[in-house]
Amino acid sequence: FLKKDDSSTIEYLSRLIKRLQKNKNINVLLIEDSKAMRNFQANILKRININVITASDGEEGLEKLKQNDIDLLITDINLPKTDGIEVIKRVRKEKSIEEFPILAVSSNHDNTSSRALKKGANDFITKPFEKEEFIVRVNNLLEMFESIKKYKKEVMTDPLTGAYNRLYLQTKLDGLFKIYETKSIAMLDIDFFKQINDTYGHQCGDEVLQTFVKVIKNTIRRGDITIRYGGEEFLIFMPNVNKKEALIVVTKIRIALKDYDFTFSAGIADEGETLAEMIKIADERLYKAKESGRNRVII
Ligand code: GH3
Ligand code: MG
Ligand code: MG
Ligand code: MG
Ligand code: MG
Repeated sequence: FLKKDDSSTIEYLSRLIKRLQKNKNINVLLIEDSKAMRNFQANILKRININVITASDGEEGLEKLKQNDIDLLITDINLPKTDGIEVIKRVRKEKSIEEFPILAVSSNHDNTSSRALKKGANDFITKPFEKEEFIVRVNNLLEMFESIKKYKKEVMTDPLTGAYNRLYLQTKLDGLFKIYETKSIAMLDIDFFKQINDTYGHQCGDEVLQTFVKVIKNTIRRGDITIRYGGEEFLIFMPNVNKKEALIVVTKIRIALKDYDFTFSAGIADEGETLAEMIKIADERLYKAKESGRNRVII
């Protein structure tokens, strides 16, 4: 597809080769009422390994968007019944411009492109177009959104331990909390951590933190979430688990750490109407565990 016009093409080709592998996991929804145009676009996408789901009008497209896990929407603007502008408008009510990519396509030479972009299309392409332009625009959007996803994850992750950080707690955990009827929170705090730092050095302290999180992650189930709440204090959110079951998890962590030279104290709660309340109760129990001698859990 690529024209041999300048030196940057070779560079781009190597980027494209990397994309071909990733594209096997990419699902594109293509809304286009012209069968010829739909097949033309679908065939280009398939040639670069992308999985294509098609729709021939706006309503069908919106329905398929709900039913499938779509990574990119490509929508024509002139469509029967619900047009592309309306499709963009409705998608944007659910997912913002930096959450989900939309490429709008039209043969109109009026103000259609600016209307589509103002409604929240990330990019626009005018029909007829060269295959190459289509591929380059699709690839650029996919690459940009992969970067956004990566940066979003990075900014919510503690670089030392790989646990989630406070930003994750503030922006995501409340939503999760509301999903589950039953859930528990365990607050774990390493005992005499300051002494570890003072005796063996800060770097050794860092390694203890890394070990602690590694052991936690190896013990908890899929769907449980570990957050670095403070310096050496961690919160584990456990969906579908009451505090007695959460105690079993925390006990497993203690057993897994038995050959290490550090201990931890913990408080567990499954009570509280809000996330903040549940954290507060778990924190109070952690405090009691510390007060009553450390190296223990209170539920
Ligand atoms: P307690 O048993 O009551 O929990 O005592 P503690 O010494 O564990 O708790 P304290 O709050 O007195 O000290 C926590 C220490 O953790 C102080 C701080 O310097 C250290 N710390 C915080 N973040 C880090 C980090 O990222 N790396 C290292 N090495 N130390 C850290
Ligand atoms: Mg059309
Ligand atoms: Mg401590
Ligand atoms: Mg302390
Ligand atoms: Mg602490």
